[in-house]
Amino acid sequence: MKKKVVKKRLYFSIPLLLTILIVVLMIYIVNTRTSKPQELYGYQVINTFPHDPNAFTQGLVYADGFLYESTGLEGRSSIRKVELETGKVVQIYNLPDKYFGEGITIFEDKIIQLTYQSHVGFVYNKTTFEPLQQFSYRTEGWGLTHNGKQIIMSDGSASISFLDPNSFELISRVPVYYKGSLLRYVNELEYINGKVFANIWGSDYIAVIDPHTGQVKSIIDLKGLLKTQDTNGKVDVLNGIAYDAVNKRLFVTGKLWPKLFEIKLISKKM
Ligand SMILES: [Ca+2]
Repeated sequence: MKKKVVKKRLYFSIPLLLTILIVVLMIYIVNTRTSKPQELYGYQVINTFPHDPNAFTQGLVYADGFLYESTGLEGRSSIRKVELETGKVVQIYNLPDKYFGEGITIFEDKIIQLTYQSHVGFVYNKTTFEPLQQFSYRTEGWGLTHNGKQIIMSDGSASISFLDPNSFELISRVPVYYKGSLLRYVNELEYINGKVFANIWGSDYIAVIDPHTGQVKSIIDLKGLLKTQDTNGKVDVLNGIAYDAVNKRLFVTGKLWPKLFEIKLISKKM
């Protein structure tokens, strides 16, 4: 008799448990899509370095004591190795005029570069800049970084794509949400300590994205970084994030900016 009662209770509790599970899951999904960013950051300038004012910066990476930069615009696109302290270009490869260079990342001993609307990416030998390989993708090409296992790409939409680092095949796409809404114009990228830092095109903001959920966890406000007297009336938008993981230095610049900044993030109240 006792045994029968236990069985009956179990029978009735399964649908109940399933209902609770579904409700909890729905609450979780709603929360992750609508939760507010955790933090707002301002900045403190630690160092200012010269930057080529003719470089239409589309990709920026720090490696082995140098900056590696991709520049855009037809006829002015390149990949270049740049001395941090002087801004001097010590090595350059100019793209054919028809290509508009975009994001770059360094994966193992290779530099990978996107182009804007040609649907073509290039792979170079990191040391010699010798072109090694091409690959294609369906979207526009904007920003590029990697998490050690996958290449992470933006295309101007509100999604980031994860690619296989060897075949460049699309593995997944993650939509980016800010305060419950899709965040468009995700541009230059840098993977830093498990998060994707992304310039948001046309703004002074860097969004710090959780690559698993697409949630913007923090916003970095870089308003006023380039002083009016340094703009020469011809600078374009903030773009370019690089990180020196060894010395924990964060670098940012912009398209046609005469300066590149090492900054420290300062927490601000929302
Ligand atoms: Ca970058």
